[in-house]
Amino acid sequence: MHTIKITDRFFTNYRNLVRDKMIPYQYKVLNDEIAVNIERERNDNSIPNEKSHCLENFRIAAGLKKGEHYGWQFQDSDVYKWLEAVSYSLIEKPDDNLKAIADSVVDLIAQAQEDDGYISTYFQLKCPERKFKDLAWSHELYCAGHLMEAAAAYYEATGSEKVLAVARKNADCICRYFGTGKGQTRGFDGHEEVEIGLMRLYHLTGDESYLQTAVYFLDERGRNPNIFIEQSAAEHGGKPDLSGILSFPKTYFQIHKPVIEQDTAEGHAVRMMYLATAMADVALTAGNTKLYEACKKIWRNVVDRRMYITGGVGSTVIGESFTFDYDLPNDAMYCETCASVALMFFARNMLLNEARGEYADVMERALYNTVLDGMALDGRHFFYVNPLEVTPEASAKDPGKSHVKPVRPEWLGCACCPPNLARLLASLDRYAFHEKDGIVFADLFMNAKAEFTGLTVEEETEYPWQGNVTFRLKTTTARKDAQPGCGARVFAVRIPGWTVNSGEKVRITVNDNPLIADDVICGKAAMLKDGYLYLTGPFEDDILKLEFAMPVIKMSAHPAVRADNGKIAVMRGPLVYALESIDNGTGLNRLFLRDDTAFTWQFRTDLLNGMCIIKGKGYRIPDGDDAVGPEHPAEDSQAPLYAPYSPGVETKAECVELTWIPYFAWANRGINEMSVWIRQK
Ligand code: FUB
Ligand code: ZN
Repeated sequence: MHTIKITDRFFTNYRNLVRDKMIPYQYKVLNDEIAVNIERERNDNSIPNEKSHCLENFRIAAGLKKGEHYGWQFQDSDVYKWLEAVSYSLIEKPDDNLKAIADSVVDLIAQAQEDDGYISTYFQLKCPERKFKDLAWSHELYCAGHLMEAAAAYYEATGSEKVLAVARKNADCICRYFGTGKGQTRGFDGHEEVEIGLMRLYHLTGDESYLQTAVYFLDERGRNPNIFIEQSAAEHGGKPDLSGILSFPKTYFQIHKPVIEQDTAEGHAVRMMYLATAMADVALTAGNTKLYEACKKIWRNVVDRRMYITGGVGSTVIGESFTFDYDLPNDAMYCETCASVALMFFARNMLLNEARGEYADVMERALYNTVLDGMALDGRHFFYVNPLEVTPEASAKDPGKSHVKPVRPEWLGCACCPPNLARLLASLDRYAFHEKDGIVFADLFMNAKAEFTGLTVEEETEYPWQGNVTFRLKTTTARKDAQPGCGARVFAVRIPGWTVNSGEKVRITVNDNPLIADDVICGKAAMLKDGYLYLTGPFEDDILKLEFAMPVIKMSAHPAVRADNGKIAVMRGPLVYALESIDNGTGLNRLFLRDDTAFTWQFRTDLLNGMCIIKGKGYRIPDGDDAVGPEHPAEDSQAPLYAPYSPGVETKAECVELTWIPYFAWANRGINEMSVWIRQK
């Protein structure tokens, strides 16, 4: 058992935003109480965007109101994710008013649930005869998974037996229905998630049937790849037509082979990452080393070949999917917020399997870049996709880029991302530390006070702006004489992978005594292993200090990443930086970074919420027409579209000062061009 209290300025700001702005705002949207502009996430008229109707769907299903279901077949999941975010927020700060609202939502869910435990307002209201008959698209189990996660969290926060009973009744219904036993039906959901929910319930209740059914769903997937097609054929002509299965490849659903044989990240990115999250949990819980081996292969493929520098995943809007190795276009990508939230889930579960710093490195990369980018600094506008390069005119006029929004909408027709962000940020304490086998691991850096069995930890840092981290460690009296394995005697802290890029040594001291190598400092055994520094207690108010040099680093991509050839991205610490035209003039494509530039950085309290900006020197190349400069739009150019190459053109380039802001903060100052990558000369 442990308690972790985040006191960090950077993240408290976000977590307050979640509690004070996002949660109330999202409730009002889900309850259709406020007029918001609900944008379609891309130009597709079939996307429902008139209203949310989420809570109204439950009221109608509960028989409290008359009307029809509105929205996606997975609209219910927005409510469940909201409830999960509320739970973490209540754990952090009890709030009777918020709890009363959440209790009323729980009551509503309970009233909408059928006697046998089934719940999906879409199927209950639209086509009850088709329950569990269109698993490729129905999202019934996906929604159930979110209900289970929310219920476990709400129970932890409030002790509410009611919500737990609802989720268990639903889980029991699913466990009875699906499987290979007598009277059971084979199947699994087209969108993974129920496996995560069942595991969450298993960890909470210890009920073996939840573990067994999660294992069954994983095991069935890919072994009977035609199950969706068979269902679709049997239901042909049924209304509403959710089928469409035949137009998607098997990889979209990760059913191209048994999960244990999967070794690349394929198909719909959120589905893939939820699958991997569940696999890593089951691998650890059931001691299934083969499953963990499969997770490691998928991990390697994602991290080494298919992940953006921002921790975004999903290279194409078609099927919101992974594509192929090194295919990482910057301006047409997908990088859905949910996919990076899910990458963090996957990374965390990998970390619980094995304490390897690289897992936490990826968690950090996804968090500080794509995940935070998913919301505006006001907590009321959200990105669904997180591009690395945006030309607003292309977003407006190129139908292939309608998903690449230049500013965050107030809400989205498919609203999966905003509540996913809310639940992740509200539960961030669960990502800061983990504990295993008597070792407390510090995985992400933030100001915090944490109490573990046998150890208290106080952490102070100015991360992500500065690389100094101080831990005050104290073995609690009751545990001082404890034997290894009884409470935490060892403290391990991650040495971030990005410190290698700086080429500078990490300075480590214990009570001001420097650690030179694997050694004993102040009578404590110290060891570096797999990206963590281990320090053995007992601790008596010992001060462990780490100083990571945080210079500005120019990053390049693997040569096979066509989109980034010859280009540089700028990072400082865990943050990826971006150029915006508001700081650098329009026509970011005409900018070059001088290869000999020295960078400077500065903390600007006056900018946005206060953040570090970076400056460097570059060139702006002319358009081949002296009249064209930043103040003269390219359309005024008299220069021909094509002309013989003139070697003198670069010499006419004007020297400019370039300004970068953290990527997560772009698009908070109106419609703007943006680019993470810049050519270098
Ligand atoms: O299908 C449910 C959610 O909608 C997915 O996770 C998102 O990618 C979006 O397609
Ligand atoms: Zn999403």
